[in-house]
Amino acid sequence: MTMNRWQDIHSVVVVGLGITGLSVVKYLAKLPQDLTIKVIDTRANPPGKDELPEGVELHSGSWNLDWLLAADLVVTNPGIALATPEIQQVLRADIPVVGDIELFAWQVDKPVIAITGSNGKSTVTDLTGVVAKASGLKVGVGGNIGVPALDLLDQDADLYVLELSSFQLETTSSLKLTAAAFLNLSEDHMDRYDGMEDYRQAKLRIFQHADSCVVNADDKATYPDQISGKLVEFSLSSDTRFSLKLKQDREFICRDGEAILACDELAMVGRHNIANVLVVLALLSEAGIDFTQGLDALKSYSGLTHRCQVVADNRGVKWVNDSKATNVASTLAALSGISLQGKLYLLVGGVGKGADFSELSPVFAKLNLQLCCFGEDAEQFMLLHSSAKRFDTMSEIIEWLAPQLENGDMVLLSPACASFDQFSNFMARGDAFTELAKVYA
Ligand code: UMA
Ligand code: ADP
Repeated sequence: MTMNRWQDIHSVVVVGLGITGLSVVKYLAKLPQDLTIKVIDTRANPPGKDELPEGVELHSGSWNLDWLLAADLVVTNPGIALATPEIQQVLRADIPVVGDIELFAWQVDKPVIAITGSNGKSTVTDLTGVVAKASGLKVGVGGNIGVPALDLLDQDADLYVLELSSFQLETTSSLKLTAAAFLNLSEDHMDRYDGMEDYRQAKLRIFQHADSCVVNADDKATYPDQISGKLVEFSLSSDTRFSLKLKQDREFICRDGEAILACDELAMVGRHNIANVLVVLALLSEAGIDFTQGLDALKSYSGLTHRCQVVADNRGVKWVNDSKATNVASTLAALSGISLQGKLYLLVGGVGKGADFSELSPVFAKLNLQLCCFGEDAEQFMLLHSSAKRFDTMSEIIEWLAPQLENGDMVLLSPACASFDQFSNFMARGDAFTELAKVYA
């Protein structure tokens, strides 16, 4: 299969370096075909440039149309939209444009499970991997979660579990999946898409070649328009294949009405995480995996870093890092689980990605809140609560609020925005918050 795909390809241009571009270049360099590999990155000093293998030419700081139009194949980083004029020119010249996940699809010969949605992707991806491993399988976990999919092919695996963003799905067309899940849909990345339907259609591409399509009965936007694979529903509120049942005042997670485990046995908190567990079990079940041995690992799983993670708890004040909350729905999920004796110091702001933040306002109104706004789009939060105060940076906020903290208060970074204005990614933002918490808690 690999040979056929590459038969007429001699010159490949990789657009966008970063960890994806680097994994693509390394993968291409190892293929048996004699390929000319060139890299374009519009950033002046792209991350990963020092790690490029010898013989790979780099053009940085702008586009290079001559290179693009002379290529037999263009491989784009998920950060590059297909709508970019230069990429449109490539497509008009009938040069194929794919992403790293498509290259992964050309090569992979083991079962693959994939997960998309607006929120919960990384949690479901990681937890699916954890439970599958504890059930005795060799598992490769990657994709948007931070390990480029092509890097996984170096390891021996019985199963691959991929987190796929809408960006990655845009350039993927032949990925065969044993089971795929679309968790939920809420506003995000509106700077990249022509509205919600455009964004939804990108995500629905996950079901193109999926044997089982796991969908959220509480969010009908997750259903495919045309059903090709088997439809498997999960729900927190209605009786579907994977759902909840009350037995003697305890809530149980059930498959076909049969209890698998009780919700109160889970270490993770929040209703949204119960939905995430339903999906994990649905995916493993549809992939034909007996997860009985993995249930203890599922129960004790406490979540990923940067997602509602308590990073300091001192003098009665909790400091919570939810840096991964990069859209309104994830910040709403964080706020829905909060019951506090004292005041909530909430840090919001960054790159708003064209979102409408007004939905936060009624939720803010119910809280004993000090809203602290920072970063590029801080201004957009200023009218959402009477307490709103504007700062340039996160450290200015912490310096200001630390002397006021009292027993029962919480400091929560759940910014509803991307981090790229002031940090290299959400992890760096979360780490910066954690460092400040250690100093000031
Ligand atoms: N960029 C340019 N010019 C270029 C190339 C990139 O300006 O020529 C910009 C992009 O517009 C983008 C930014 O640089 O905004 C990030 O690119 P990067 O080099 O950091 O990309 P990678 O390191 O390859 O990371 C990518 C994903 N990044 C994006 O989709 C923006 C990572 O997801 C992913 O973990 C990684 O591949 C491995 O698959 C990050 C993300 O924010 C965490 N994803 C979005 C999300 O989760 O909401 C979709
Ligand atoms: P993603 O990879 O889709 O960004 P994560 O698992 O990293 O998802 O979680 C991102 C944010 O969304 C965190 O703030 C987390 O608390 C919240 N979250 C996790 N699961 C859900 C869900 N099912 N619905 C809504 N919010 C969620």
